[in-house]
Order: sequence, then C-alpha cells, then structure tokens
Amino acid sequence: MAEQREVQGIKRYDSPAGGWGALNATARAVREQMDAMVAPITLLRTNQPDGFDCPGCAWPDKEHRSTFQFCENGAKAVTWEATKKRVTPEFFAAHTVTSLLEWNDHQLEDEGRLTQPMTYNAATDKYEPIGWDAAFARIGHVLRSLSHADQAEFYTSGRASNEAAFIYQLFAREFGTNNFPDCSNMCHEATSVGLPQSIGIGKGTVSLDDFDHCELLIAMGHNPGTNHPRMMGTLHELSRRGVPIIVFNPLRERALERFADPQNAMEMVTFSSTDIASSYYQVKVGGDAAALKGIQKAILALDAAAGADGSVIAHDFVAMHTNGYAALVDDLDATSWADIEASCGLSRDALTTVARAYVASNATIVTYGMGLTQHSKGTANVQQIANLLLLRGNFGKAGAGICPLRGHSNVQGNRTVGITEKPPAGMLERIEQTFGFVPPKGHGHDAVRAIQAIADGRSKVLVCLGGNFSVALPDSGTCFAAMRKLDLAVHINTKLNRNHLLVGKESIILPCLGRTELDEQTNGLQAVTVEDSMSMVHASRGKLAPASALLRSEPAIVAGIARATLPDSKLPWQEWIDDYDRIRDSIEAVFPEFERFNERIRKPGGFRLPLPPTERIWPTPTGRAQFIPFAGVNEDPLTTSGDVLTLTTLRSHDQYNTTIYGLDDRYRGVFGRRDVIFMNQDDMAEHRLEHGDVVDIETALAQHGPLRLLGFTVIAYKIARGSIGAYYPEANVLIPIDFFDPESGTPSYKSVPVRIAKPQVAAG
Ligand SMILES: Nc1nc2c(c(=O)[nH]1)N[C@H]1C(S)=C(S)[C@@H](COP(=O)(O)OP(=O)(O)OC[C@H]3O[C@@H](n4cnc5c(=O)[nH]c(N)nc54)[C@H](O)[C@@H]3O)O[C@H]1N2
Ligand SMILES: Nc1nc2c(c(=O)[nH]1)N[C@H]1C(S)=C(S)[C@@H](COP(=O)(O)OP(=O)(O)OC[C@H]3O[C@@H](n4cnc5c(=O)[nH]c(N)nc54)[C@H](O)[C@@H]3O)O[C@H]1N2
Ligand SMILES: [Mo]
Repeated sequence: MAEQREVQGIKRYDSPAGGWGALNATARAVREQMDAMVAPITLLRTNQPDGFDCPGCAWPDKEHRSTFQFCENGAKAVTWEATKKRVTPEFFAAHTVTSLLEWNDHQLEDEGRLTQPMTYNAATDKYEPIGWDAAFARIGHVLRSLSHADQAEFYTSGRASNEAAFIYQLFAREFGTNNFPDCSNMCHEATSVGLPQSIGIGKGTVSLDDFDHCELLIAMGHNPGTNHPRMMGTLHELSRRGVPIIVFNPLRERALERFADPQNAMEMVTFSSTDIASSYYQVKVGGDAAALKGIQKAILALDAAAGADGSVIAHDFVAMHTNGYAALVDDLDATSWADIEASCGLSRDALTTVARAYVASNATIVTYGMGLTQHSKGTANVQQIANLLLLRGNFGKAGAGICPLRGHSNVQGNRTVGITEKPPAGMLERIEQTFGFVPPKGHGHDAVRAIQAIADGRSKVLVCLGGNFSVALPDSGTCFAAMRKLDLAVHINTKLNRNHLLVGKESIILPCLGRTELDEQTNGLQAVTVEDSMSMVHASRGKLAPASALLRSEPAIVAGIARATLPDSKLPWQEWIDDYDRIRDSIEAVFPEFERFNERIRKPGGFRLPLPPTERIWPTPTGRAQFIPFAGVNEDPLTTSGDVLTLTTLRSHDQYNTTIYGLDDRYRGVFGRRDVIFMNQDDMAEHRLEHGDVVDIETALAQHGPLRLLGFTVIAYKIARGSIGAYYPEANVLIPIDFFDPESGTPSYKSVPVRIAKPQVAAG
C-alpha cells in the first residue's frame, strides 16, 4: 500500500477488539453520563435475575446472569439512559424548535432525559409545558375527530415491554386500525416474512446451549463487537473450543477478526487476544444470495461425487421433512458459476471450501443480521440460509439451527404480543372472545406505507411508542417533509430527538420511564417482561429513582391515551395499570403460549416460548419445511453497471441506531467525525480518488429525483470491490422511500446504487 496522506481523525487501529480499550470506553461512558456513586451499582444490576434487562441488545444470558460490567456497549446503553443530564422546561423556553433543528443528533440526545410533558406552540416556535390530563384529553379529542381510524398511525420501537406493547395494540385495535408501523419493518421483517414460509415460524430456532454443541458457525452480515456485544463471549468460547467460524462480511470488522475478552484475566494482563473468524470472506455488498447459492451448488457436487452411500446431503431428512428439493436442485443446476462469482465477488474454490467445512460438520448454526435482511430481496436472502441448513437437517438437533440477531432488546416480544400490521386471524378471534370488541381485520400500514400515507395526507395523526421514526426511515427529504403535514404527532420518549422537531400542526412529547427506573403503581413496584433473540421471556425490574417525578410508565401513558380516546372502552385500563400481573393474565388469555405467565416469569431466567421446528414440527401450510429457490443471482438487480457502486449503511461503534453516543468508531479507525465514505483502494484508483478526497454521492436510480449527500471524505478501507460504506442515519438521504423488498417492505438500506462525483480537492 502506498504511503497515505494524513486525514483528520483517521488512524489505523491495529489492536484486537475488546481489551483495555473497551474498559477505558466503559469508564468514559460512566464518567460523562452518570453519578460516580450510582453507576457501579447500576451496571452490576444489569441482566441480574432481579435486575433490569439490558436495553443494549437482544442476545441472551445464561440464566440471565451476566458478568455485564465489562460489556462496553451495554454500559453505553445503560449510562445513556441513566444519565444525570436533564432536558427541562427552561431548556425548551430558551430554544426555538427552528434553532434546535441546527443541532446534530448527538447534541440533541446528549441534553439528557426528558422531564415533563410538552406541547408545541407554533406562535412562539417553542415547546411549552402541558399537564398529563390535558395532554391525554387533547390527543383523545384529535383522534376522535378523525373521519376514520385508519387516518392514525401507531408506531412502536422495539424497546417497549411486552406489557406496554400488548395494551398499545389493543387500544389501537379497539380504536379501529391495524396501522402498526414498527422498527421491525426496517429491521428483521425479512425474517418474520421469510422464515414462516421456510420452516413455519418467523424466529430463530437456536438456544444459547446450542452454541456449546455446534461444530461450525457461519456468521453473515452482522457486527457483534459493536451491536451484539454479549455475543462476543460466545464467539470467544467457540473459537477456543476450536469450532470453525466462517464470516461473510464486505468489511473487515475487527471484532470478527480478533477479540480480547475483558473478562479473561490472562488475555488482559498479557495483552493477547483470540482469533475469531477462521475464514473471512469479503463478499460484495448484496452478494450473499449468490454466495449461498454457490455453497449449495458445491454441496450438490460433493453429494454427487460421494455416490449413493455418501452422507453429504441428509437425504432421509429431506425426504421426510421437506418439500421443494427437486425444484431447488433444478435452479442450482441452471445457475452458472460465472454468474455466482461475478455477483458475490468470491471464487468457486472459496465457496467449495465453505461447502466442505459445512458437510464436515454435524451441527451448524448460521447467525445473521442486517447485512442479509436490508436488501431488495432480503426475504429471499433469509430463505437461502434456511435452504442451506435444511440440506443437512440442521434443525431439531443439538448445536444446529438458524439464529437471526435481533435488534432492539424487545423487538421480538413486541411482535409476539400483537404489534403487527398483518394480524393473524386466530389472534383477532381470541382478542374478540377475551375483550368483547371486534378488532379490524384488514392489513394496516407498515413503516414505509405509514410515512407514505402521511406524506400524501391520508394519515393525519402519528403516535410513537419510542423511537425516532422519521430519522430511522430512508429518504430523509421525503420523510421529514411528511412529518410537517401531520395534524398531530405524539412522541412517547425518554430523550429529545429530531423526530420531535419536525413539527406539523400539533406535537406533544410525553416523557416516560426507562428500563433502569423504578416503576411504582397502586399495587406496588412493577416488573415488565421482554423476549430475547432466542425466545426466552424474562422479567425486568428497574432499580433507579426516576429521572423526574413527573415521568410515567409506558403502560400508564398508553392507558391514559386510551381512556381519553375511548371513554366507552370496556377494557380494564385502570386495573391493568394498578398491577401489571393483570396485563400478563390478559396476554395469557390471548396468547396460549404464555400459559402460567405470572408464575413462570417469577422464576429467575424466565421461560422459553415454544419453537416447533426445534422438534422437527413445521407449522407451514403443508406441515413440512420448504426449500425456496432464489431466482437468478442478483439481490439488487439495478446495482451493477459502469461507474455505479453499491452503498451499504452502517452503525458506528459509538451509536445506538439514531442515538449517537459520540463521534468515534474506534475499531474502524475513525475518530471525532462521521462524514466519511469507506472505499476499496482499487476502486479509489479506478475513480481517480485519493484517501482524504472530499466527494458528493448521488443515488443512481433513474426513476428518482436527485438524492445527494454532499461533502463526505473518502477513506481507504478493507471493503469488497464495488462496495462502499457510510454511516446511518447520515446516508439515509440517499435511499429512495420506495426502494425496498416488496415481500417484507424492508428498506434496502444495505444496497443503494450510487455514483461518486469529485467536487473538491483534498481535505488534508
Ligand atoms: N451498540 C449498538 N447495538 C445495537 C444497535 C446499535 O445501533 N448500536 N442496533 C440494534 C439494532 S436495532 C439492530 S437491528 C442490530 C444491528 O446489528 P447489525 O446487523 O450488526 O448492524 P449493522 O451495523 O447495520 O451492520 C451489519 C454488518 O453487516 C455488514 N454488511 C453490510 N452490507 C452487507 C451485505 O450486503 N452482506 C453482508 N454479508 N454483510 C453486509 C456490515 O459490514 C456490518 O458489519 O443491533 C442492535 N444492537
Ligand atoms: N440507513 C439505515 N437506516 C436504518 C437502519 C440501517 O441499518 N441503515 N436500521 C434500521 C433499524 S434495524 C432499526 S431497528 C431502526 C431504528 O429505529 P427506531 O427504533 O425508531 O430508532 P432509535 O434510534 O432506536 O430510537 C431512539 C429514541 O428512542 C427513545 N427511547 C430510548 N429508550 C426508550 C424507552 O425505553 N422507551 C421509549 N418510549 N423511548 C425510548 C429515545 O427518545 C431515542 O431518541 O432504524 C432503521 N434505519
Ligand atoms: Mo433493528
């Protein structure tokens, strides 16, 4: 590599992930956000049997008993919520909304916790205090004056507890709509839609114990060192057990290469580390379907070579448990190696090596994240993983299965308890039987369709149970403008964010308790429940004094809105809020898998929801698992030609979705800035760009008006050819609102065709 010029804030990072750097960063998060006396006790209570669930990620803990104090990004999530900083009415009195729009996302949230309900006054362009009852009354009035319930949208971000989410969906359904856009629509919807067709359920099938028995792990499109930090302990263990870990990721992610476990005294004192990936394949962005097809094609060849008594493909399992094998084989035969290689950027030899490792393993787990789901064919991508696993019967045996890495800590639970715009008939029937009202049956809006309905005036009210809706969505230009058309926006949040500032006619902020805080109601202190990535449901109890005496819990806020909106409601709103055990009894009445909910939740560690494929029971229409071929090799057919590059959007190490904790991305060597484009050196040479050049990026989709990102700095990075990376949410301006997977509605955040223009010279 030629000598590179110095670029501000860009340094090589040669150390392993984790280690002392992680401990230092943990200490800094505590120092900057929390009271030094409170912090250690708070962190020690995270994920303890009688403590609160870590809001950082959805990776499970053994018996829910983690040695969490060393999880850097978990500590950031907890300290960010448990911060001593406050956003007060005086703050709002001192700043107009227009002036706050000049602040960046980091500055807005770093002001601290919201402390009391606020309502926007257009005359002063400021948020002003409002009482809880007045706020509820106003929201109820506007909702009731809509001409149809479908003119309202009820967004959920996956932090809400099962209890809050359950009564929220009941309220919206009693009100009369299935408009439930949620963060899952931008995240693992491809899993929720794709896996039921393949194996009959839309969730992962492995448990933490399976990692103790697996013989091979294939990790695709996720960055655990940053986003699933507690998974690093598992990967570390696997590697030390000698289990091969095969990674598919366009970027070299340090935590997938080398990790020093802060809980391993020897590694800490000797400054050593453990290699994580045994093989690292830098697949092209959008090349996973082709790679997965290549591996399957190589398996067919190995099976043919092994002859009649070979044990390459699990033919007995295939015959007994699956449909569609012949069609899969036909499709793989018809797909050429040349097309596969061109599409994924990996050679036939490389993919055959993976196939050999796969057939040598008696128990394989495939883990995957947003690198697979956020594509125009995200659903089909996920199904290719299921195909691969089915070929060797890697379901329903110890050490094997599929493992989607969920995002928000309770996004999976929200869906389980009814947050879905496509409600299953059985659930609606049980709601009707239990509560005596007739819920609407038609499909409602998902996240993209909700903002489209708001943009063209069909929807007039948006209620957000958490999150930062318009900032998380693609096409910021379109979405920000849409927010301004709303008659009313209601934001139930813990922190100030940009979504609050994109005011339309009326906007109300309702501040809520976070996971870490004590939730006291009439019958005493309350616990809530959450479901992790592996379908374990467990209790979470906050321990800290609330950030403000005026905060209310999410369930209490939902109930307050419901009562003000539906004065004749037959649902027991007050009884539910007095004692969340009663909400859990109601959850159990609607969802039989929660039988003896209150009893089982009191057991440390909680319980696991049933997962039929783990017993080789397939709740598909045919009662068998289904092989689903992938037509062609291109996930994103518009993205390959001429000077067009494929942009993927990423999270930095100092970020939780739209929450920006700080401006560093330590493991990728970026410090104090986020305005960078990661690019392969050979692509840079071809585009006559140098490390540090400042460029504009433009979306290369002809049918869309110009979508541009201006003045970003190109930096040389180990990323696959033809692929470039930039941070989310800054790069969301480049993603057209209608560029999504038609099957699941998931925006193609990870595959945007773009061109680079070079407007300026070096930044130095
Ligand atoms: N600290 C922290 N924790 C989080 C979050 C956070 O923002 N911060 N977010 C939470 C949420 S909601 C979610 S959904 C998860 C997200 O967790 P991840 O799925 O890990 O999230 P991303 O950063 O979007 O990127 C995923 C990885 O996919 C790779 N990738 C990009 N494009 C492709 C592709 O085409 N193919 C393949 N194979 N790989 C690709 C990227 O290089 C990156 O390493 O994390 C959750 N946990
Ligand atoms: N380009 C691009 N865009 C993406 C993605 C991507 O990879 N690339 N990823 C997508 C994904 S996977 C997701 S999940 C979405 C995330 O979309 P969202 O879930 O909508 O966004 P967050 O940034 O997680 O929400 C942050 C806000 O949540 C609030 N909050 C935090 N804790 C609580 C709580 O306990 N209760 C309540 N009520 N509020 C709370 C705070 O006020 C904070 O400002 O973004 C999506 N957008
Ligand atoms: Mo997510």
